[in-house]
Amino acid sequence: ALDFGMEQALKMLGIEELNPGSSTGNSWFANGEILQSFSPVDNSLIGKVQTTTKADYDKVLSTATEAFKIWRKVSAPKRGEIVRQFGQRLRELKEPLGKLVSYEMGKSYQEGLGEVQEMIDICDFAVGLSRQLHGLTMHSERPEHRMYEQYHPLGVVGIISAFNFPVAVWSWNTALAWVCGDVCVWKPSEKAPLCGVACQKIAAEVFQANGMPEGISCLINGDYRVGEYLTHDTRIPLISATGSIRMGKIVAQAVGARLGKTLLELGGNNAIIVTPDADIKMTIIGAVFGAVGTCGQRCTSTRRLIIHESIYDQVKDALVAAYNQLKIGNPLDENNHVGPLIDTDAVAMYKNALEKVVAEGGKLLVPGGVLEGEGFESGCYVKPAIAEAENHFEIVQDETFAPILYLLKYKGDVENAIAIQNGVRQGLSSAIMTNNLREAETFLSAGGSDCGIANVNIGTSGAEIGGAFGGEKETGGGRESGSDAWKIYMRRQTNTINYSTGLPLAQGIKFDL
Ligand code: UN1
Repeated sequence: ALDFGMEQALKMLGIEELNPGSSTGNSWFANGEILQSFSPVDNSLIGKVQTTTKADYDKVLSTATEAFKIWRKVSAPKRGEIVRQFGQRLRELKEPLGKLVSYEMGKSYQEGLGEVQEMIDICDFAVGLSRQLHGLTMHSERPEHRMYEQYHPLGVVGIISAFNFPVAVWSWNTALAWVCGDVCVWKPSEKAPLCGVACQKIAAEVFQANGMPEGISCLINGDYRVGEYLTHDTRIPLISATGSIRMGKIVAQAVGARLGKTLLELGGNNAIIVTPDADIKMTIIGAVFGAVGTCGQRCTSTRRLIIHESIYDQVKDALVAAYNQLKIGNPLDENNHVGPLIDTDAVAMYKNALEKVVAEGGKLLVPGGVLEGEGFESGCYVKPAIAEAENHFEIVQDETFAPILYLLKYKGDVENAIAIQNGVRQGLSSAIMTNNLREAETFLSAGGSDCGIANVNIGTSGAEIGGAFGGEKETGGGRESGSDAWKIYMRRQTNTINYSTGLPLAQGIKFDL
């Protein structure tokens, strides 16, 4: 028996017991193995999805390729209008979709709703963008010549998304790609396939209502083997992939080998620097939400706190007290702050990390542990933990996708804290808590944080869609969502037009016949 209106939510989203997993829009097909989706909330089987065979995949790709020829000719503002309608349907279905996100991957219902809100926001952004896909104009060095650049649709975009943001990250890509005139083929995480089915149904309905062909929004399902169909396919000029650094390296090499483009958004090892001038109350809220939100499974989750020695004990005590207030349990129950991890493999990695930090000389301040008993039967509920550690520990250098916060101490100037913050292989998100202008600006300067995201008096997670999202170093270098991230979804063309009666060459070269 499903609580919290789940049954009704699944019905509203059109989720069946057994769902076909390959779709070009309103046509769905099912020939592959069965993928079961168990909820980490209560271990019940939410539904099954049939994975994509190579033959299904080829059908999807040829439909997408044909659809691109039509879609690229629909004017960009008209494409924007269809994305506006998609955003409208998301507004109407925000609650059931937020619930499914919460139930299938385990984040709190509030965060599930927040994720759908991110989808709505990116749709709004994309609608405006659909009238602003500008290039520049230049002055030609040659007389009576005109020069400008334009952005054209790119083609089929392959999207590989992760379980932790099972709906928002897809829409960051699709909403932009669609207004840019591209068609999309999405492989959601095999750990959250029903979120994929639900989103595809919503999109397909909107495209059909607008008389658009099959193939603009496509869905495929399965594990890395299905992902490989995408990465090796020369018909796909751009692969956008979100997930682990390990996965990103494999994707980058496969796509790079055929000189395709990638947009990679991989792991983070995000830190908050807490200086003597920090607002401690603000710091505690930001750090706790950053570390335990989505049960520590955001790529922007706060993993490290780099605290000045003069306030170290004060921050430590306040954090430990805050962790004692945390309520862990069913994420659909809004009294709880923290839901389960995605599966028992993730629990094993969490346990391993806690053992390792101790073995390397760290000290557990909030010991964590796996919860047992009533309400925790799925075996996926863990207690958020805090450990005192050092930045060079192997386990601190790695991203463990779990609610473990490492406290690191620094001495002296903010430069020392920045060196620790930058002293990891990843470079996604970073933050400083300070009311000191010099410290804040040093952190944001050329010699400051080396991350794609650097915040002042805000935690590391919870970025808005308006900015470009992504990071440097092993985070993969990609930027999606706001600002000019749309440009990767288009091909740029430089055009020079001669309206003179001669043919003057550039660089003044003389060539007479
Ligand atoms: C991710 O974890 O892959 O900034 C994306 C955030 C969210 C997105 C996270 N807006 O925390």
